[in-house]
Amino acid sequence: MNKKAHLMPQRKTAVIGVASGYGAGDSGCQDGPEVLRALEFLKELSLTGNNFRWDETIRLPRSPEPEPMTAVRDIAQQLAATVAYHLATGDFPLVIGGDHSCAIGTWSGVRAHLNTTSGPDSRLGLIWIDAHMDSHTSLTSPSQNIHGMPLACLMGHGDPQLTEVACASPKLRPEDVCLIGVRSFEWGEADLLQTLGVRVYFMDEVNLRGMSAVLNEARSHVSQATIGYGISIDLDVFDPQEEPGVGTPVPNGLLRAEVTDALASIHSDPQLLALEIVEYNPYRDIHFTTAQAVYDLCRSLI
Ligand SMILES: [Mn+2]
Repeated sequence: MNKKAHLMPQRKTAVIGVASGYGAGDSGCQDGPEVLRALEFLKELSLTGNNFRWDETIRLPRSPEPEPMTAVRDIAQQLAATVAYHLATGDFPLVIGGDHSCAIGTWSGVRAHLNTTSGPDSRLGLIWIDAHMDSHTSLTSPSQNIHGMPLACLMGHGDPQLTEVACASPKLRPEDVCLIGVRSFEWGEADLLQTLGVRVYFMDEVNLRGMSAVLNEARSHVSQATIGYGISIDLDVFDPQEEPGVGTPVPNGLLRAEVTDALASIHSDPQLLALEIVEYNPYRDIHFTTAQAVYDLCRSLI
C-alpha cells in the first residue's frame, strides 16, 4: 500500500524481551518472553525474508526480590537504553513483555533517540491498543499496580522515578496519543485522559465502525504533527475466549483476524518507529494459542 516502503532499505528487527512482572498483581507475564523465544516462532519469520534477531532479554536478578517501584524503574532504564541503541544503529525495535509497565522504558528510549536525532521539540506519536487505559497515578489507582500507570507516566503524570526515565518528561504530548479497544477503566484515569484531551476509541466505537476504519484514523491522528509513531499492543485487548494467555482478561474484546487485517494496511510503514507487544501470560495460555497471536501480529506489521 505504501510505495515509499519499497524504496526503504529493509530494517533489521531487533527483538527485545522484557522478563518483568513487577508492575502486575500476577507476575506470570515475567516468563512470557522466554516462552515465546523457546517456541522459536520468530525463526520462521526470518525464513520468510524478514531480518529478525532475538537480541537479549532484560531481567533483574531474582533474589533478593526487588521492590516494585525500584524494579520497574531499573528495567525501564535498561530497556530505554537498549531501544535507543537499536534505533541509532538503524534497527527496528520489537519489544516483547512482560507486563505493560515496560512501556515506560520502550517509549522513553524512542523519545531519547528522537532528542538526539531530531531535537527535543520533535514529536512522537503512539497508538495504545488495550482493554485498559493504563493512565492511573498512585493518587488514583485502587491496586497501585504500576502496569496500570505507564501511559500517564509517559505523558508526564506520576512518580518522577518513572516519568524521568532516560530523558526529560513528558515523553508524549496528549494530542499525539490514541487509545483503541478500551472497555475496562476507573474514573480517576478516565478523568485524566479527558482533561488532557486524549482521543480514546472505546470498544463500542470500534464495534460500530470496524477496526480498520478506527486504526486508519488513529494512524493519521498520531502521525499528523509527529516525526513518527509507535504501536503498543496489550494482548488483553483481544477477546479472552479467543486469546486466554493474557495477564488481565476482559470479556468482549477484539478478534485476532480483525486486528491483523487492520494492521496489514500499515505493514512496513516507514513512519512506524517501534512495536511493543505485552502481557503474554504463558500460564494462562491454552495450547500456545495466544503465542500464535503474537506471531500473527508481528507478521502482519513487519
Ligand atoms: Mn495495558
